[in-house]
Amino acid sequence: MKHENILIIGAGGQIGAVLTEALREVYGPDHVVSSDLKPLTQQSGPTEVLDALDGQALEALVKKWRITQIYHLAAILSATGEKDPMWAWNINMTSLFNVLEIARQRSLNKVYFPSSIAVFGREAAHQNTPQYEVLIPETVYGISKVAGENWANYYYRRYSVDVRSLRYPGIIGYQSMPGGGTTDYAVDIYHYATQQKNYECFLRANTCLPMLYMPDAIRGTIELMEAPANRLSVRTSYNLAGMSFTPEEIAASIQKEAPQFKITYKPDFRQAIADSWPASIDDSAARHDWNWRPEFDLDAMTRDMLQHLALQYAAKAQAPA
Ligand code: NAD
Ligand code: AKB
Repeated sequence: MKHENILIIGAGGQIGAVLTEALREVYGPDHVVSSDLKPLTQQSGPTEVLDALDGQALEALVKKWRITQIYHLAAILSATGEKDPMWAWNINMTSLFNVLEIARQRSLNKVYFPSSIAVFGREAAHQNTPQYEVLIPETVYGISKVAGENWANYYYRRYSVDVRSLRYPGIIGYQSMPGGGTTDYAVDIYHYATQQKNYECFLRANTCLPMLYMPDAIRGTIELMEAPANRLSVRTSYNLAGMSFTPEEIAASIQKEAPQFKITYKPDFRQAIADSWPASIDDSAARHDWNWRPEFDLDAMTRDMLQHLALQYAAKAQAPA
């Protein structure tokens, strides 16, 4: 067992819920402290309530648990952020500064801060978007991620804080629900299909976006964090790719397993956000530096999602009211 004490901020979210359990497998349940704005139930290890905007509360937790690494997952995502841009900017940036500062002051071993494909805008190459590309995002979320990546790089170069980051595409998993992004449709659709309901998609049929299945995202995150520091050439954030598909392609993949499933389309404000993002991502830097390889393609993900969700909904149906 490795000797690190890890604090996860935003552990109740879509990725945090799954990453917490994965890190507890690696580091031991008592060495991974989950935290979020509200108490987290059904935890397999220590858990705390933490508002990441409160720097003093963060410092107290770091001291209390002798924290050596922070995974900072708390953020307001693309679609929710557009409803109140200043509020989203404040949460995304103030929480990151609090984390970077405590890491600098207390010489923490490592910090993880996820970025997103939302850093790209319409001026970037739409297909196979390179690692080093013009970054003119059109959402406050994307702007906060570009700024965050640059601050991560600054803290690494100026203060030797070992901050590591991935530009996640849309993450899809059965364990947890997404929290207000533009790629959320690709999780929702599987829940509708499992419940034998038709799905009305908020993006157009032919909107192609980069996506990644949760097991690949979690494995990639831990692989990046465990890679030797001298192998990492990117200290802003690594492009990370898994697959790319459109709503009509994911529907066709579901129909191979559930032929009765139907999708209709009613694009809303999230269409403009999706249109500003890449269709596919070049992740050759991650492949080269720390040997990143995704395992799931669309059909393999569909089979796995539908199998797990069928079990979950069957268990719910049998649970006492
Ligand atoms: P989420 O919205 O599901 O979860 C975020 C969590 O942060 C929530 O549980 C929320 O309660 C918590 N939070 C919000 N404000 C907080 C605060 N002030 N203090 C403490 N906790 C707070 O998000 P997610 O999908 O799990 O994403 C995690 C990270 O990964 C984010 O930084 C996000 O930008 C990034 N990311 C996610 C995706 C994706 O598809 N899920 C893609 C790209 C990047
Ligand atoms: C969102 O849609 O906002 C997120 C992301 C790709 O960053 N899923």
